[in-house]
Amino acid sequence: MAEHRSGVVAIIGRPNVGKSTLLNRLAGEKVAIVSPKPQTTRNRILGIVTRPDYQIAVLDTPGVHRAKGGLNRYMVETALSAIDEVDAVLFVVEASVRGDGSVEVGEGNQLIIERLKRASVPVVVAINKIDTIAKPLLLPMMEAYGKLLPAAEIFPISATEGEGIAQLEKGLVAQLPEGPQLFPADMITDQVERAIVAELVREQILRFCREEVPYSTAVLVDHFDESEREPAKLAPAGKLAGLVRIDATIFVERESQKAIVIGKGGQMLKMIGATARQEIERLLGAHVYLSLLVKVERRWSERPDVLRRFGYHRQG
Ligand SMILES: Nc1nc2c(ncn2[C@@H]2O[C@H](COP(=O)(O)OP(=O)(O)OP(=O)(O)O)[C@@H](O)[C@H]2O)c(=O)[nH]1
Ligand SMILES: [Mg+2]
Repeated sequence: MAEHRSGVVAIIGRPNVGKSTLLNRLAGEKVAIVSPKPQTTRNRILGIVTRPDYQIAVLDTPGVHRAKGGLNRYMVETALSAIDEVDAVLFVVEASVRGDGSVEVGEGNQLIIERLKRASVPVVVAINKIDTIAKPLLLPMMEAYGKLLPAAEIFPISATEGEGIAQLEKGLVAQLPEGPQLFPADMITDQVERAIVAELVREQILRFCREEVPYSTAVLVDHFDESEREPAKLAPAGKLAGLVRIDATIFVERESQKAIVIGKGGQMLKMIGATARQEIERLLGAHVYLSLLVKVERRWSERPDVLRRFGYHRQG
């Protein structure tokens, strides 16, 4: 009889290496937002992989960077402190080589490696975005990380293409202890719907607004009215049934940023709202009425009381 394994694996790595993309790929659903800009993820997000013989709770974390300011310090602390709270660490790096073909590990990754060497849990390395480099460059990359983390197994993957994911999943399970299912089999994330909704709005701001605006933006859902929502089973897969009314506020730090998010004649806000609504409808399986308001909350990313109100604080 095969034993059942279970445990929590934290994804750790530099910003923008594809941690959240990988989480979504492993969970088989979009549970974390993704963007081409660094510092997208701000909180821990759990995605749950349930199979007959094992359950992996995969914890996505913010990218580890040189943090300046309250929000960024919170993000890095959120990521690094996860290392000591889980059964294994999945260290994600980006496939990258210099012009002369030599492997580029980078100072940021070196610092994470030093931290991982002190960890008491097993480390698995995923070299992501292998779709962007020539195949002969893979081996030198694997050798370089093998030297830096001799105890770690190394998997080349592409989170967007799905390459190497099955092998990586098996490699993670091998690091987990024997144990029972920790979460219900149909649970795919620990986030409540309204938290995901706020993130889906923020995702569109990351997508459409440039420069510092995404980093000065927080989104809170004020009302989530499900009184006209249909039970999920009434909506055939891919079809929408019933209506959910959502009011959300987009907080920025300055009047100038508010003007950018609203745009000329409200065009930008309209675009953010329309695309976010489509994503939210897919998530909820319901028609959505989404009303967005933009407010200035001066220097919120530096103020402990506001960070707390926006959910950027460590519990327990
Ligand atoms: N070509 C390629 N792009 C990828 C791959 N995985 C992720 N990306 C892209 O890399 C960018 C960053 O992806 P995210 O998943 O948001 O990265 P992250 O590590 O979670 O970033 P932070 O949350 O900011 O730390 C996005 O544009 C992704 O589409 C991959 O395997 N191949
Ligand atoms: Mg992320």
